[in-house]
Amino acid sequence: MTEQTIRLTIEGTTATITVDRPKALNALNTATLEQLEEALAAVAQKRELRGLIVTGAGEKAFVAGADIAEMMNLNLEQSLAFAARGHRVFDALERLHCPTLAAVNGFALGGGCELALACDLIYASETAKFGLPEVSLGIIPGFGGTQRLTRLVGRARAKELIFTGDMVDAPRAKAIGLALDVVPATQLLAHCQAVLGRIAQKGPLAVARAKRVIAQGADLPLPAANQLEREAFADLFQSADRREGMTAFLEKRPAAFHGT
Ligand code: DAK
Repeated sequence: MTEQTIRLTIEGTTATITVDRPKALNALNTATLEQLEEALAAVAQKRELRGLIVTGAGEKAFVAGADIAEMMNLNLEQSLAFAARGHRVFDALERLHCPTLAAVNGFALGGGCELALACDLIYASETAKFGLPEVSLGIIPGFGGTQRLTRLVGRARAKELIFTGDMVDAPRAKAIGLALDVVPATQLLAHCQAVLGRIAQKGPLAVARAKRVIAQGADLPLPAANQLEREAFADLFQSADRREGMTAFLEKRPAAFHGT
């Protein structure tokens, strides 16, 4: 039987996916990627969920990369299949309807750093370490790292990290805009849950639509991207949530959004 290496838990409106292979520092092998894909499909179906936290089991690693032992013996065809699966999984994570937070609690290297990069927001424990060390292995990042890191921190910083393969600690990751905040390891999940708690009080349609237009607009010229925003704004303006949000403000009470 295949070992279960992905745990999906749901508490209230928050889902948590934990990569649970601590003996291999949560490295991603094919079975783990398959299970991750299944877990993300389950989350995608639960439209009532307001957020997802992705983290690693144990105290040492978020995810230390793709599984080097498994990759060692891949032929070209298998390596392309492995990359295709990785891209499929990370794209599914990126496109999820709700905000996704990476709770980086240790090493986030290679595919692990790329997993965090596919999330909307990255928070780090004081013990976190980030890096794309693929060039040390004679390869380049294969799960979107060259593109997502560049879009997040800019070309020069991305090149520096990718060309050197250097690891950066959590404060440095924050300084270059890779991690948003650095918190003590014991408070990392609570910090992420608190962020999602604040988001969960807002209009769900509005948050989901903001996520979509930010993603779709990122690859478009500004006028076309702004047009997407206008269309989204007009759609939301007709929602019951918009009426409720504005009425609640005028009546000086908290809004009760229903996602309609
Ligand atoms: N894969 C497999 N096993 C790993 C691993 C990994 N990425 N990282 C750690 N482990 C295993 C170690 O082998 C060790 O196993 P045992 O020897 O105990 O059996 C165990 O986890 C504990 O690790 P260490 O003993 O090494 O622990 P240390 O504290 O001494 O060092 C470390 C921690 C994170 C600095 C070190 O483990 C390390 O450097 N790990 C490798 C990090 C790394 O290079 N990661 C990037 C992998 S490359 C592609 C698509 C995607 C990718 C590639 C291609 N396609 C296009 C096909 C992605 C590539 C990557 O992610």
